[in-house]
Amino acid sequence: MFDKILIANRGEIALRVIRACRELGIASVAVHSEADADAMHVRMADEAICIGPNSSAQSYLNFPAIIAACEITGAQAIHPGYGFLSENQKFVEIVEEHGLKFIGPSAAHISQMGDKITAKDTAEKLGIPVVPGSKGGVATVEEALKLADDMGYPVIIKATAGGGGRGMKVATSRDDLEVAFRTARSEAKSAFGNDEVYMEKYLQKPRHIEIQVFGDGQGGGVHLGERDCSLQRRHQKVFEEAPGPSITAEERKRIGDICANAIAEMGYSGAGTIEFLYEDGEFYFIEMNTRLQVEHPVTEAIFGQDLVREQIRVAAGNKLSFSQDDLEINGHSIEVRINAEKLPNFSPCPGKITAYHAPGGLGVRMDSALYTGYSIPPYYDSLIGKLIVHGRDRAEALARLKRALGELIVDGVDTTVPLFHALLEEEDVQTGDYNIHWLEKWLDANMS
Ligand code: MV4
Repeated sequence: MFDKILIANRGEIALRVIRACRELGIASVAVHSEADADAMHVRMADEAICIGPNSSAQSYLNFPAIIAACEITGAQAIHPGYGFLSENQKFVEIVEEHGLKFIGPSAAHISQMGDKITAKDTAEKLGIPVVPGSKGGVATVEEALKLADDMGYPVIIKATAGGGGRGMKVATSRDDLEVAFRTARSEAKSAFGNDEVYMEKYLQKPRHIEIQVFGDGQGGGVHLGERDCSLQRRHQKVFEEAPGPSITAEERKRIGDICANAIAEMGYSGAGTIEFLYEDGEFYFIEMNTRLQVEHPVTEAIFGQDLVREQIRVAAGNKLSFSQDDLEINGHSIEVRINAEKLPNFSPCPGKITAYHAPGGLGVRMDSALYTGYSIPPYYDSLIGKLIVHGRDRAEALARLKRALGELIVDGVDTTVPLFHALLEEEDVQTGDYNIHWLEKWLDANMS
């Protein structure tokens, strides 16, 4: 096992990793930008090193500074959290060249899933159901038209270098296709420096269901069920839950076993998420995320497993500490993302926190790096906390969420908390009857 781990991240996820380290008896090293000198992760870690100025590019993305911080402190491994360097193939290669361990999958697996055409091809070969569409890339308008005519409209054109909603165009009919194709290509070129695109049948009212997987790189692979993350705004999740309100135990076992077998067969190591669109009882693979995700706590809640501890154990060369048969769902969990943003436009709202009080009690977890007197810097993303509740069933989780939101105090900046109070009054949220378009429609109708 490692003696010391460096955390190449900030905010609540840095605290999350420090906590796992501490429980494992591993020393933690925080790195921080100049703007983050007073941040909670700096205070909570055993050691801290400033790695650069305010901008992410010069600090949390600064390879040489992070490697040097490992060398100075004697940290043997790097936990990247999510975002920043967590899915950067080049960074993983450099970490390994320096004899350090990256707590996450191999550079090869990151790059395989980073290219969305390769990811989909890999998934299909592993027996994962994919969205019907082009075999590989689509190079010309003529090819696109022929494919779409065969497949039927609507279709969606996606950038192979995209993901997370960037670089997509929908064509509703033959008349739209040429423009959609050319626009997707040119946007892909300017956004990613890669104009390769592919085509899929456009699903009109799916849910976003993602399967949590874990591999040990030694033939072990398990799944930890699904999360329903359909409530999103501009491809940013705001409300996530597990288990998915629309998924039966039989469906979970079927798709979960397919994913677990795929992970074992790939020799994948660490935490991963296989993303699906789910419509009319069918799962369609879209992407795989090769990192720990923001919403991992809902899975931890219902399975009673510490996913960060497991990441660290596996990176140190251990086999998985649980088998599929050990994993059983207990109750229901919901997470809401508290952002420092001003409604109705969700504009970033950095500033000084004049009062902070976290909710507590049975089944309540607040992951946040806030404290009273802290100033949220304007340079990073606006997530300032995640409120995660756990109940014996969905109704109890919803009641607990409402109760916990009522206890939460974040004064001094605007937050997304009022959005959650309003959403909890909606019948569709209460019954779990929503898809990927529900929130945008609701915001259009209720927020302007
Ligand atoms: C789709 C789709 C419909 N049909 N693919 C958006 C993010 C990226 N991960 C994939 N995305 C979509 N792919 C097909 N074939 C609709 C979306 C989509 C979406 C997906 C998940 C969550 C929210 C979304 C919001 C708009 C569009």
